[in-house]
Amino acid sequence: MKTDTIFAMPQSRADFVFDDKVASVFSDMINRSVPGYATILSMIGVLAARFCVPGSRIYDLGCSLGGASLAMAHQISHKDYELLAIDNSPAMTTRLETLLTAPGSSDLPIRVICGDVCEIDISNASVVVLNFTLQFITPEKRDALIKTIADGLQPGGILILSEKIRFPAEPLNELFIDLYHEFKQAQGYSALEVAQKRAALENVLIPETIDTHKQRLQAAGFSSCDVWFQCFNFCSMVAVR
Ligand code: GEK
Repeated sequence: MKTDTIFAMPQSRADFVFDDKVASVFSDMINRSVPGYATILSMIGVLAARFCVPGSRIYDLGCSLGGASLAMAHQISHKDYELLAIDNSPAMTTRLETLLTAPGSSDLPIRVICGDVCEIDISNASVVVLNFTLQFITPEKRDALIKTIADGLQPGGILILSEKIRFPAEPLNELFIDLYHEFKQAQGYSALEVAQKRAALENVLIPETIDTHKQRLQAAGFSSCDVWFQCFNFCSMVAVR
C-alpha cells in the first residue's frame, strides 16, 4: 500500500479532488483518515450478506477502490445478484477494474461504472451503499439522490449511509473535530498535513447533523433508520425501506 504524503509539503490552497494522485494512495489515506474504516467495511459485508436477496442488485455509490464492494461480495454466500460499483473518478474506476482481475476477485459479480451517482437509475435493489460519498454531493442534490435510492429499493431493502457529521452543539462539535485531528496525528499525519487537508476539503466535504440525515431519510420514504456505528464525528447509519 503506497503511503499518503499528498499534504506533507507546504502548498498553496486548492480544493480537494479525487485525481490520479489521490487514487494512487487512497487505501492508505482512507484507512488513516476515517476512524473505524476497516470495521465499517467489514460490517457492511455482514449487513449485505443478511439483506442481499437472490436476483436483486446491490449499488455501491462512490465506490472509490471498491472497499465496500469487495467486503460485500466476499461475504455474500451466493452469486445470484449484480453489484454495480459506481464512481465519477476515472482514476478510481480504472484502478478498481484492475483490482478485480486479481485471483479470488475475478469471478465476483461486480460491474464497475464510471459515472455520476446523481444521474444513475436505481431499480430492483436490496442493498445500497453510500460509504462516505453523500458528504461530497452538493447539498442541493442530496434530497433527490436519497429519494432515487428509496424508490429503487425493494420493500425491506436497506441503505447503508456512512458520513462525517457535525453536531448541533458547537462546543461538542469543536471537541470531536479536535479529537479527530488528534486521531489523525496518532495515525502518523503531521499538524501541517492535517491543516492543509482540512483547508482543501472545506468547500468540498459538507457534513450535516445526524438529525438532518434522519429527516431526509424519513421524507424519502424509509420506514426506519438509525446509527449503527459512531466514532467522534464519523458515523454509519442503516435505513430500511
Ligand atoms: C469506500 N465508498 O472506500 N458521483 C460518483 N462518485 C462520486 C461523486 C459523484 N457525484 N462525488 C464524489 N464521488 C468508498 C469511499 S470516498 C470517501 C468513498 C472519502 C466519489 C469520489 O470520486 C470518491 O471516490 C468517493 O466518492 C468518496 O468505501 O474519500 O472520504
